[in-house]
Amino acid sequence: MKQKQLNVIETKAREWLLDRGVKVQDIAELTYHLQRSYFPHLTIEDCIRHVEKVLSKREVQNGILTGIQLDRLTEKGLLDEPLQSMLKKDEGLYGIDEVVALSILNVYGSIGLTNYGYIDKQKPGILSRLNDKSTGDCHTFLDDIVGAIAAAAASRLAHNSDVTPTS
Ligand SMILES: [Ca+2]
Repeated sequence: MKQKQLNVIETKAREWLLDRGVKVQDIAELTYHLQRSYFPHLTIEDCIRHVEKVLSKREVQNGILTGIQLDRLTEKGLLDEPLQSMLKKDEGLYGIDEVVALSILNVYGSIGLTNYGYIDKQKPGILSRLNDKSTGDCHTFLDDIVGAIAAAAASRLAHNSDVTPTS
């Protein structure tokens, strides 16, 4: 694929995230939340840098575009049953939203999995808004995608860190 097409994909993925109310800063705050106890000198700027690197990966962009597209179609009621109801309700047994999250986490190996599980349970920051069902918005895929990007950035940070860890 040509460079120009790749840039279109990355640009769209970033635009769509913003359009759904998710800023790089919001994801970086989740990464910070995950790693601050291990790296006392960690800054939000460090986390932003790692989130940006994760967002530059094609696998991650594909996950963002696919997930947000399905969330949007669900909001508009455009999917066929039984998928429409499953996604609208964010049904626990569906599980494919988590598979998309795994495809993002896999880019950086298995360490991201623990981090992802942790924030998926805690739902700090932006994740609590994405999980708020009272808004009428559908973020069945996006909550997992955002959690996975934050967890992947945390793994990246832990692996090639220029920040000194707690001894
Ligand atoms: Ca979900």
